Amino acid sequence: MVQLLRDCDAEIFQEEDPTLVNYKRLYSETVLRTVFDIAKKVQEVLKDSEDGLIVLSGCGSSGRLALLLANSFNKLLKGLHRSPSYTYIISGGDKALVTSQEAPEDSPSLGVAELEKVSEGKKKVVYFGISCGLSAPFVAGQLDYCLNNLDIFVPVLVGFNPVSMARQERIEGWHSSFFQVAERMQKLQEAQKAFVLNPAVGPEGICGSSRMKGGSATKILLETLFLVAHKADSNVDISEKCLLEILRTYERAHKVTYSQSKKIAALVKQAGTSLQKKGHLYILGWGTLGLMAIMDAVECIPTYGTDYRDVRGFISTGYSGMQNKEGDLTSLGPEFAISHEDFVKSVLPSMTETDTVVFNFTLDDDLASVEKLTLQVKEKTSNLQAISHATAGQYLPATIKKLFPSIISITWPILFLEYEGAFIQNFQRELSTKWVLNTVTTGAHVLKGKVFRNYMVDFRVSNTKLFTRAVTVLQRLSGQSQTRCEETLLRSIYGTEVLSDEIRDAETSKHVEEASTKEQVVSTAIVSLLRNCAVHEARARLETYPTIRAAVEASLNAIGRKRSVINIEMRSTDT
Ligand code: S6P
Repeated sequence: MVQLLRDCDAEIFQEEDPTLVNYKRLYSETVLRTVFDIAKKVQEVLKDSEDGLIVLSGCGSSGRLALLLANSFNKLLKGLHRSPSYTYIISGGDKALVTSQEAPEDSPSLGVAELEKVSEGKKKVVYFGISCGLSAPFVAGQLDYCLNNLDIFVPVLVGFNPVSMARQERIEGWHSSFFQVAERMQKLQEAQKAFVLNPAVGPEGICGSSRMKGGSATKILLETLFLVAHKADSNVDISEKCLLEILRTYERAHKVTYSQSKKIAALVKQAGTSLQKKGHLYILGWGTLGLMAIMDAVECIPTYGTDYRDVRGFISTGYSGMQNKEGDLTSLGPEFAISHEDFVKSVLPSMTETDTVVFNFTLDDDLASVEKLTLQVKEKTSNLQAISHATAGQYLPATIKKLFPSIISITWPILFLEYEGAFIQNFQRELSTKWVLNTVTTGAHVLKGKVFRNYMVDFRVSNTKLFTRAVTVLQRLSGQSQTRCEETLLRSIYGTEVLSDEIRDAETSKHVEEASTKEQVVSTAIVSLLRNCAVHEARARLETYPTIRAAVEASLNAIGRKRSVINIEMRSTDT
């Protein structure tokens, strides 16, 4: 699995090959040109921090990355004694940074309201709408708003599907589809009034799991773009060489990270064993690596239908380290507890030997606190692992080394790139940690039987995109018509054998509302469809198998089942 994901991630850096597929890639001339053009627009805003603003916005993982990026570049500005120019928007608000809030993704009007709020009084705004699959209505609403106010806004759509593969269905309660908005943007690109930045990075290892490659590519692409804009801002001559140099550092980070494949595989196995035994996976991070930990853990909830307690991330200094707009959210409930202090108080006392704990830190972090927490965890479980980042010349103290049975230890070369060098190094460490954690949590859930082939088969149907994905997965696995698959999904959602006219006539948002609180909706529908049985029988059958994958496999192989799988066109980043 680690090798498969390594190769899959390597596709991000694959060069354009017109003899294979005619897609623009990260290193394609047109993509690099677009990055330059957008960087110039950003640079103009940076010159005028009073009236200008750079907005990064997205849903789910894309929104969490928006926060990470906005914070990084405000920090970079601060170090130069300049005021912050970046801000982020995440659908569902700050709550969505640390918990799974999928529903607000469906609302263009919520998107507009948020954008109006952050950009009030600004005269020049470069807006980045991140939607890896070119699908989120929340982002579509904001892009449309920008297109209607081009005197102030320069909209940029960031994603990893060609525009022709943007979501085509009309957005419920709205006038357009995502595709129509993307097309309008594309038409304005030549006049540099709007931009679509959408290199192909190849399909996701787990179909539709855009938190993985989509998220990594977002980070690489936008960090590069902003670094270039800042360089230009300091009157340094920007050449293509400089842009390529930055991109190559990320490519090297991929090699360096996956050179630890064996150790990563051991960690996947360990984490998988914990989840199989109904134990937990806790990921503790220092500084922004804590944010990477939280991001990874939260994404397991919608992707694999896990409970928030199964996989959890914690950041050393809690909300102050996260630097979110709404401040400390701890009082909202137990799932909002994210600091190491919270971990010690509310998780550690009940931790057992079946749990796995992963420590993520750099040798520049407070190593005394790493040592102290490790000793505390060791009293509860021997299943602990570390991912440690050093710069050439730094060595992990023996006192810490001996506490871990195995350490994924990565040493990064010193980058002689003046002021930005330290930032680039941090970006690499974050990305490297993201790659390892994505692999660990994905692999662990595969081992737990939450994936069949490369399909998620137990995700939560908590927004329109996921409803459509569920129907597509059913079609793929059963070979049945879209109507039949949709009906089976509805029977599973409503727990009924007979679909009333009221259910049949309801909008998708109603189905999503009903489904989002229910468990095993997709897996039940799969078994019901494959076995041609009632949904209550399918639910009962599911119970008799050790994993969902085993239930799907057995249903596919059931005697008398006609084996046919229809070929449904899948979008590269999304289903
Ligand atoms: C995907 C993740 C989701 C997505 C979100 C936005 O692995 O679980 O939270 O990030 O749905 O997707 P997109 O395509 O608009 O960036």
